[in-house]
Amino acid sequence: MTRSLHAADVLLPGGWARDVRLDWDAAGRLTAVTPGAAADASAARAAGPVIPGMPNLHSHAFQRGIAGLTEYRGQAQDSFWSWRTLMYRFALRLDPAQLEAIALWLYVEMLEAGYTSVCEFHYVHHDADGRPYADDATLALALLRAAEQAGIGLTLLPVLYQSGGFGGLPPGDGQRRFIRSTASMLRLLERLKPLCEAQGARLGLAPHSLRAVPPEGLREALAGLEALDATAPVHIHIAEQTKEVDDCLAWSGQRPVAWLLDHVPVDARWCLVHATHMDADEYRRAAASGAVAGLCPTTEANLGDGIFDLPAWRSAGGMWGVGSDSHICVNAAEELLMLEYSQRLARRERNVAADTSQPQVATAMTLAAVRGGAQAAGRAVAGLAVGQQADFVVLDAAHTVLAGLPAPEMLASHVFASQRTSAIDAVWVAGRPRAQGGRHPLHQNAAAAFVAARRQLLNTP
Ligand code: NGQ
Ligand code: ZN
Repeated sequence: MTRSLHAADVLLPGGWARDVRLDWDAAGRLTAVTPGAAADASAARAAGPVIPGMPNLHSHAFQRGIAGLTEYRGQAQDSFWSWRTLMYRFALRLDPAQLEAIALWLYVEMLEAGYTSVCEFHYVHHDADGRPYADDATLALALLRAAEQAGIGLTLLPVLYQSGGFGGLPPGDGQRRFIRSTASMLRLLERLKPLCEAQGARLGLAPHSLRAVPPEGLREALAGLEALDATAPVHIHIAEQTKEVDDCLAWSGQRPVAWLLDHVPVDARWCLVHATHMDADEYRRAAASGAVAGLCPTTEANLGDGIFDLPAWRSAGGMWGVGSDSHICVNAAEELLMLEYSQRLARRERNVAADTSQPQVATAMTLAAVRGGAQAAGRAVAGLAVGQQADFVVLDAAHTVLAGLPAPEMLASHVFASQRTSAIDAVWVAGRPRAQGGRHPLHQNAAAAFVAARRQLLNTP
C-alpha cells in the first residue's frame, strides 16, 4: 500500500511549498511533511498541485433527495419556511434503505468534489409514524454504513429536537420523526459511541436550534454529553433567519447568539451553524468564544437567509468553515466561491477573504475553511501537517482552465474559473485513494441506486 506521495506543489498550513514529500503510517496519519525533497521511486507522484481535503462541517444527507425539487413559486411569497414544509413532507416518506442510498451517493459526490470528511447533523430518527425503530439507532447506522462504504471521514451529530418553536411550543405533526427526550438521546449516544470509534468516526451532539430545544433539554443534554466525552463537538443552527431572531427576542428579550452565549458555556467545541444574523457585539463575543462559524453559502443563498459578515468575523479572530447543508450544491470550491462573491456583492470590493499575509484569496479561504472545518469535526483533519490525517486533493493540472499556470493560480482557477466542472484529479482520505481521474469507484452504482430511491420516494403518496 502506498504510504508516501511526492508533489511539485503542496498547500501546507503556512502556504504553498515546493517539492514536498508526504509520508503517513498504516492508520493514515501523516508522519513526515518534507519540503524540498527529491522525488524518488519510493513515493507515488502527484500529477498536479496538492491541497488539503475539505471537511464538510454541515450536512443533512437526506435533503440531497429534494435538491432541485423546490425551485418554483408555490404561494404568494416563498421563503425558508415554505421550503421547510416541503422538505418535512419528503422527510416523512424516507425509509432506512432509501436514506442509505441517498447518503452513499451524496458521500461519493462529496469525495469527487473535494470534501474528505463530513459532519452529519442527523435528525430523522424515527419511523414514519414517529415511533422509535425496534433498534433506535437504525437511521444513524444507515449513515455510518454509507460513510464507511464511500470512504469519507465522519462526525456523527445526533440531533436533539423537542419543540416546534421558542418557549417550548409543541412540535408539529410534520416533525414527529425528529422528536425525542433528552434521556433517550443520551441512550442513543451511548449506543453509538463504540460503533463510531470502530470506524474512526467522531460522535458529537447537535441541539437542533434554540427554537427546537428548550433551555432545560439543552442543559441536560450538554451535561450528559460532557460525561460521555468532555471534548465532543457540539453543533447548533443559530440565527439563520430574521424571523428566528424576532421570535427569540419576543421570547427572551435577547437575540439568539447573545442568549446562547449568556446561558451556555460556548467554547471551541462548538459550531454555530449559519450565525447569519448577529449584531456587532455578537460577532465579537461569538468569535472570542472560540466557536467555529459553520457557513453554508449555497444553501443560505438558496433559502434566502441573508449574508454573513465575514470581515467582521475575521477581524474578531473568528474561526470558520463551510458546509453543504441542504446539498443544493455539492462542491467544496463552489462554497468558497459563493462565500467570497456574496461579500463582494454586499461590499463592492474584491478579494475580501484575503489579506496581506495571504493575498491569494482561494488559498486563504481554503486554509481557513480546512482549519475551521477540522475544529468543528473534532477530528485530526486540519491540513497537511504531521499528526493530521493524510486527507488531500490533487488538482487536475491538465484541465484546460488550469494547464500551465503556477500552483496558486491553479487553485484560484479551480475555485473561481472552472465553470462548475470539477478540476479535481484525485482525492485521498487517510492515505487511501478514494477518487481517481475525478471518479469514485462506486460512482455509477451509487448514482443508479440514488435515482431509484428518489423515484420511489416521489411516487410514495
Ligand atoms: C434543517 N434547515 O434542520 O434541515 C433546517 C430546517 C427546521 C436549515 N436550517 C428544519 N437550513 O428548522 O426544523
Ligand atoms: Zn442545517
